[in-house]
Amino acid sequence: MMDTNAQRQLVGLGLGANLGDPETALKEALRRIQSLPGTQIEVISPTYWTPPWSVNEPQPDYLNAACLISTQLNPNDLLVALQVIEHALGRVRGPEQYAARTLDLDILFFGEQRIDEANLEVPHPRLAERGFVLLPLADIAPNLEIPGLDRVDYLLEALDEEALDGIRPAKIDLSL
Ligand code: PH2
Ligand code: MG
Ligand code: MG
Repeated sequence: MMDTNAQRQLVGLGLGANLGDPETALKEALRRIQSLPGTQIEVISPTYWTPPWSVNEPQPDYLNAACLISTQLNPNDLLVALQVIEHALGRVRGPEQYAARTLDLDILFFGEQRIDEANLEVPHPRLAERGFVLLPLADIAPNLEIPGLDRVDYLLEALDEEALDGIRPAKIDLSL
């Protein structure tokens, strides 16, 4: 539930899709995020086409982006709300961790919070290894300090070069 006394928290979200119609999925996801209770989208990153990371069988490239929201939802309620949106936009969850998907919405960081639960780890545990996350995040929040890690621009600079291989701007404008 939204706690109307709750402080607004600044939250980073990663968006990705590599099945179906990724552009429509990301746009519709953002519209639905904007209409969550106590939640506003503050800024939306540019988009990138990115080679699928850590998968064995061939998969289409992902359309990836990031956004910052402010929300009064707590982390668990936000997580559930994002899963409802993923599901509504056609995501079918199977046993495979890195299966292709019509929509993936990940909480990258949640204010200053550090959460280590079975269903939710915040900041996102693989954020610092992923070019497809850091590149769009650095476009919109380079100076932001990720709790327990570093500034986003420093994380991007420290990234292995191959983590950026094949990533190119998508020229898809997601602004609402
Ligand atoms: N998400 C994954 C696994 N691999 N690769 C790219 N390029 N982009 C993603 O968003 C992505 C991935 C699991 O969520
Ligand atoms: Mg993901
Ligand atoms: Mg996910």
